[in-house]
Amino acid sequence: MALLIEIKVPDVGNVADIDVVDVLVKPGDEVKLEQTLAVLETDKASMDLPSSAAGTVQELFIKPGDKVSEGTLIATVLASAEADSAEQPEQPAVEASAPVEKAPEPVSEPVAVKPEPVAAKPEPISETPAGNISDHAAHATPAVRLYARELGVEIHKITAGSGRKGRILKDDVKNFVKKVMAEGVAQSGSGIPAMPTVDFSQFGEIEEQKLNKIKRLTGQNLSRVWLNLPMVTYHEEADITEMEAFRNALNAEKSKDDIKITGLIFIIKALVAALEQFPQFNASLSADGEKLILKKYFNIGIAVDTPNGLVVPVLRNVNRKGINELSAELAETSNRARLGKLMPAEMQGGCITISSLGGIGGTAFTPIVNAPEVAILGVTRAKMQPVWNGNEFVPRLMLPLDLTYDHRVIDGVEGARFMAAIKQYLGDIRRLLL
Ligand code: CAO
Repeated sequence: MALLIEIKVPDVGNVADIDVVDVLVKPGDEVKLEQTLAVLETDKASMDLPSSAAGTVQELFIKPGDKVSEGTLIATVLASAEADSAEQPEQPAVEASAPVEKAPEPVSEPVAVKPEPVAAKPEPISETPAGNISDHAAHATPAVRLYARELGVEIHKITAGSGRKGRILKDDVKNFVKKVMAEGVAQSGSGIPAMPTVDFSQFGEIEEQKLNKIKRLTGQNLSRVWLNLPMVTYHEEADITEMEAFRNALNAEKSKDDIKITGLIFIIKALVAALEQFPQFNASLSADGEKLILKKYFNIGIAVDTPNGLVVPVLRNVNRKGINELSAELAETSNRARLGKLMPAEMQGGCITISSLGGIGGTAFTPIVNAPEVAILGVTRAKMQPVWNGNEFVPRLMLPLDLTYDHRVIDGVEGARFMAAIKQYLGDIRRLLL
């Protein structure tokens, strides 16, 4: 004998007026045991309401937007033959011909239909944007819709779900995000064409080496800065002949265990003096690009080459420290940087960065601003050059300097004046006392 099974809302723990947000079947549909018939949503969770019988849906008693409580009749299912024999749970059953009341009394015994909480909601649904019409039109459970909303995905843009009857599943949302991200990277949000993938092995033997974390993060940051900042690099030379004589004299006074003073320390001092003179270089642009945030402290980032890649420890309050103190701090900090022992906080709070390649060589380069700073000073190798003094060529030690600045903040003239000030301080370090 065919049995008509009533599917009712089971005991859901004293919660009344639960929203029906989705009904996934219609009369005449074949349903399997445990197949979701409808999706309910309370303040705290979404729940799938599975069928406790396999068979054919005879009649539906709910629609999206209805409110239901424990015992509300959801649907009747005409149990199929095989289900008759084994699978049918202890449901209130009536003869196929018997009329079914639309709103029957709640059953006193717990029914076999058990809602499965799908996802706890972080906030009551009333406080959460309910999603637009198209969200609700999408064939997805509220939990999946909520997940999509949290990721900022307009769910109706997912055209085909991989679930039953095209239902959108969490994995579909994930895949959609991955696809958009991949397209975003390719397009970089600026219509930049993606780099082609080349199989280099077709030309000869290759080896793949995974980039370490520092290189990966540095690369991402540099690309972001490159794409966001209009940068200009200005080149200059400073005569450091006298400075170098003074440095050598100071080092000659030191014992062999003392930390030697490198030219970089004087460059740091000259840079800070120039920052005091040109406060717009000791600044950051606000995120909306409307304000310049001027800094009253003088923290200098120093790019340090380490076996793991480039790191930028920050020397703090450089304006209050002397040459010897800074030398010791730079030696100690760059040493720890090379050993990979810097704490993240030691690489934060910089105002401007120096990238010195002078120990290696070079005549000029174009460093990339360490945004949100607005400028970076590059240094390459000083060398003796014949310089015309008006009467004759004299040998002078000339230091090449490169200033890259964010052109949204710094004008070309300001950049040139800033660099002229640094040149003047390095050319006559007595000026640092003024
Ligand atoms: N011209 C000529 N000689 C220079 C020089 C310059 N501009 N800069 C440094 N030197 C000399 C030093 O005097 C030193 O000589 P001695 O061995 O005879 O004393 C030698 O080069 C090595 O100096 P150093 O590099 O150890 O010391 P430093 O204070 O100049 O620099 C630091 C310190 C930490 C910046 C450096 O060690 C370093 O890591 N440099 C690499 C920076 C880097 O990777 N930048 C990133 C580039 S991409 O943006």
